[in-house]
Amino acid sequence: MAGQTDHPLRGDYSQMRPDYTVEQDYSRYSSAEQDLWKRLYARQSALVPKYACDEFIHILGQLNFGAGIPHFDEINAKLKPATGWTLVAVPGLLPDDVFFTHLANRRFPVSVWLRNPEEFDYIVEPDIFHDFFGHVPLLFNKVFADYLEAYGKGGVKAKGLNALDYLARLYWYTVEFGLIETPKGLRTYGAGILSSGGELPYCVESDKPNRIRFDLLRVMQSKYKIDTFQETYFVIDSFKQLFDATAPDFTPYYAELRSRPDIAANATIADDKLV
Ligand code: HBI
Ligand code: FE
Repeated sequence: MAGQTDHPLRGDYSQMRPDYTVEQDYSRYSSAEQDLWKRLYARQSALVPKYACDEFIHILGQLNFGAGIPHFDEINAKLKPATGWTLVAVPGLLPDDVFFTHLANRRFPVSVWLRNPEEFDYIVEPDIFHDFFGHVPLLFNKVFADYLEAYGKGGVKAKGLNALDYLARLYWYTVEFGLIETPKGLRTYGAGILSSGGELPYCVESDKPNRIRFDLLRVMQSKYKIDTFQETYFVIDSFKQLFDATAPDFTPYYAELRSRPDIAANATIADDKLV
């Protein structure tokens, strides 16, 4: 999950290491939390076949972590050999530069706490279900895993160029809320959608949101809202398109972006290729 929050953070940051990591401490999870995990997993995995991209569906089927809250080290034993990534346990939202530094080193931060039952349908901050169900499966996909590392490296640089807002938008409209064109029609690969009960059908079926073909600068000009369904989705043709688009050095892009106005989350412009 992304998006800055101005309310006090949920997690316990008192025990964390200098890199903001903590132990997962599996004994912390109650049987009620294990049950809530199963219910969240059952609901989302029933929706996945119709709305998620095949890459996600394929890996989710192999990981099979619906029976209870996963042990990070068990998943890491499979993930490290697959794409070189490891999950690190964190208390919750991290400062951007800490977050980017982890991504740049193929470490994905996963919050250790699980939402309350009354947050079954919606949560603002990334909890373990959002991070795990939404983000972890695609870390097993080589091209997507390479994109995320490159994104992290770009983020470390963007901090120095005072361009984090532009990069946060790219993360939001791809990693969190991205759509992808497939032979079976529009599907999602975005973690914020994949972990959401309501937005999974909405992102593909609703006629309310704009769906615009991915264009790097257009995405980085676009503002977003963190507490409603998205009003705009950007559609890629493949993960390779995303990786190639973000391979060049972004410095000239930031200069160009500073000369352009931000675009409201619900707006379309003349050059948009609508899907
Ligand atoms: N921290 N734990 C955690 N998870 C995120 O997804 C996250 C974050 N900090 C910042 C952030 N995302 C966004 O600002 C990204 O756009 C960088
Ligand atoms: Fe996320």
